[in-house]
Amino acid sequence: MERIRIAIQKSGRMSDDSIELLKKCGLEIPTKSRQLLCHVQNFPIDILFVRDDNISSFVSEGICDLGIVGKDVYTEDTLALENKLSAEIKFQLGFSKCRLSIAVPDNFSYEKISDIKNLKIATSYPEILKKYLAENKVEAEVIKMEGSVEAATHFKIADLICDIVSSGATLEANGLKEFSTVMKSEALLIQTKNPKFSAAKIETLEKLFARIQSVMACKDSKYVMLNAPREKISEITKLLTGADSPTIIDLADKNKVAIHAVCNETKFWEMMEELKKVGATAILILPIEKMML
Ligand code: PRT
Ligand code: ZN
Repeated sequence: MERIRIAIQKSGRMSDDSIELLKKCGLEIPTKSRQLLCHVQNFPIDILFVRDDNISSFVSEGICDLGIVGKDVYTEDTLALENKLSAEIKFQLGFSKCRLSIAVPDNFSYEKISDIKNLKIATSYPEILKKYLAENKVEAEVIKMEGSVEAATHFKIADLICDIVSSGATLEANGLKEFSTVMKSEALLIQTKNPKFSAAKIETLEKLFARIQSVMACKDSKYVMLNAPREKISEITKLLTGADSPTIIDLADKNKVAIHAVCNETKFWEMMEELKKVGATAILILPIEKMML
């Protein structure tokens, strides 16, 4: 049977989360397996472990059918190839979140984007930065650096930098502060554009995509159970964010009902407090192990 080939980062910030996602989709991946190619035993899928810089082109050239790569890297690769990259985004995966930002030395006082006019900016993302500067009608000199961008101002290579920021600790440690966000990034699942797949390969892909969607939905969803005064049903169901159609169950006490719903919400403590305020009791919030949409 034809096998699907997925490129993921061999070692780095995205590798553990990429493997975890595939494992949650039911793929048996040996824990220590980081050889170039891993043959998944229970699914017609092979995993190629590579540097993230190669993933977009491997997918574009059809060496791999799918890849997991940062939106920052994928966007830079797309712009560098003047949109001729033959790889498209299938899912935003919600991990490896960070932002690409312009940062200035602590003692510089910049207020607006035009204040960086004619200055030198060091970055590993020259194409994204050039596009951002053009969109903002600012002319500045872009200096490409492969790494250690945060040291560029210190060594007087540039006046500013444009680099990935997550917690902000690296900028702070290098006497820099964030000035403006150029783009937000997260891990993407990309796939080859217009692939010519056999029916069997399409079936494997569709199964994998459904499982990925399910894993992502489970991550953001919880099963909410509570008891409520019958007259508060509509008020309470309005607070159950993301719930499609809650289940309402009669209780022995005729004045009360139980309400069950799958909710997606990032602030469940706040949701529970609001529910309690309008009369809900015995509120339970449970994790969801698996969910088929
Ligand atoms: O070896 P390979 O080429 O595969 O990896 P790499 O070294 O090129 O990439 P890697 O593993 O560092 O990052 C992979 C992807 O993770 C990036 O493309 C981003 O999409 C994403 N990501 C998420 C990050 C960060 N968070 C991050 N914090 N990428 C880099 N950083 C670096 C940043 O460059 C800076 O040096 O961490 C520092 C900033 O972090 P804070 O927390 O101090 O702000
Ligand atoms: Zn890289």
